[in-house]
Amino acid sequence: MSERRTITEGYAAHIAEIQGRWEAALEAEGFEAALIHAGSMQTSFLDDYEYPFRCNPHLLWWAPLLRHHDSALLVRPGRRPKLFYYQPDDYWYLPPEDPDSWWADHFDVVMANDPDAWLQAGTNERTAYIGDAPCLAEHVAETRLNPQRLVNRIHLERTRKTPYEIACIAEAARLAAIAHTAAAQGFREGLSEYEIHQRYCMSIGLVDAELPYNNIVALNEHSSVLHYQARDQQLPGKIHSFLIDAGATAHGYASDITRSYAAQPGDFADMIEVMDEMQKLLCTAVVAGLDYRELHLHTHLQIAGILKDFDIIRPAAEEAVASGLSSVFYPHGLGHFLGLQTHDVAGLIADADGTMIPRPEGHPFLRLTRVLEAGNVLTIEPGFYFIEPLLRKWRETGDASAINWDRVEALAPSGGIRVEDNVVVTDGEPLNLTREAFAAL
Ligand SMILES: [Mn+2]
Repeated sequence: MSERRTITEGYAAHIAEIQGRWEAALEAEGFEAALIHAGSMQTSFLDDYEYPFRCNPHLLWWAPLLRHHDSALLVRPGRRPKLFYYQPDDYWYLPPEDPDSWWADHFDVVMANDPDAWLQAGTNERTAYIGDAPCLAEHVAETRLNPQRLVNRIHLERTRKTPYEIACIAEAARLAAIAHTAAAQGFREGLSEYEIHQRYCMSIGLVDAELPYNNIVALNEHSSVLHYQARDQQLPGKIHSFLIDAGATAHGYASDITRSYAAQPGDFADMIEVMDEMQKLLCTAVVAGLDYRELHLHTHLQIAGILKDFDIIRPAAEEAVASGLSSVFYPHGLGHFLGLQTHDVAGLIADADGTMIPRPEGHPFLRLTRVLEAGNVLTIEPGFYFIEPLLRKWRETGDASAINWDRVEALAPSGGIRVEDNVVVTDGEPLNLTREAFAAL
């Protein structure tokens, strides 16, 4: 369990670091304290069925309180953080276990049997409240609930990961690499999407609600549906390809990994290989000072070049990017910040005011436009796909002769290709957590 030891070793420094960051942010925004609420369970309409609980990521930044609804943390300058740890006497549901000392020793822990215990936190009108639990809106003035400038400041702070956070994401990558390997084996054995998904979860002992996002498990043309959510129990008659976009979590931190496979040798298999090589090179370009938008645009040129090389499009790469043709095949962004949230915060803002850093024109789905800094963790996930509605639109409104439709028809049953790794920006060479995790298996 060396990973576990590394993570916990870095935790004390993590707490000291984020205490300092919170103190600076509170002072800058004129607050004396922050009360961070985990959130509450929500039931579906006209029912007592509860949605899976997702803890407020601002609380997870402090401690791995993954299933701890109605807990709350009071943060004050110069004071140990005070945790109201909700542990009800309950016989309908299993209450949370006692706090684990590796993290709880860094807090003043108040055990609470009452979900509203945080109301006795001794706060005043200079306390900011962070969370979306309905009880906050009941008790807190709107101006003190999620003050936008304070939230923006904290979001920006969260983009620079501490060593503890990077160790957590590395552990999440290690788990996902095990599960991806099990899933690929399932694909080769001829399992259905549904069965491959089960194989993935079982291999690392996670249930769906513990995954950072809904696994995308796609055979054939399903891989051209970018967030494909069905898990077909039927196998297609002929299997061409497999795309899996799936992660894991460690102490609330996510990994987000995609791999593509061909069922047999041929053009599609060759394209996967070329994409994989291109993606690896892109990952090495992830250095401090790089404007991520530049890398995104560079990727369009690269993908257009591959499409041209494989005789799928006719114009040269530059022309295909300028005309928007490359976006027909590659309509999403190159990647996004990764952390406590799969699509982690502050990828598009410059400052506490929330000033947007614009996306390049014609690239509406890019989630990261910042200049990279050491400590950033992000994904690199180029892809291209044969997406029927986008191809149809181009045929109807663009230059139809720019696409070799015979090739599209031949390759469309394979759906698409995406290769995605999780990369840490450092002061030197980038750290590819995903490739390292696969290599260590
Ligand atoms: Mn991703």
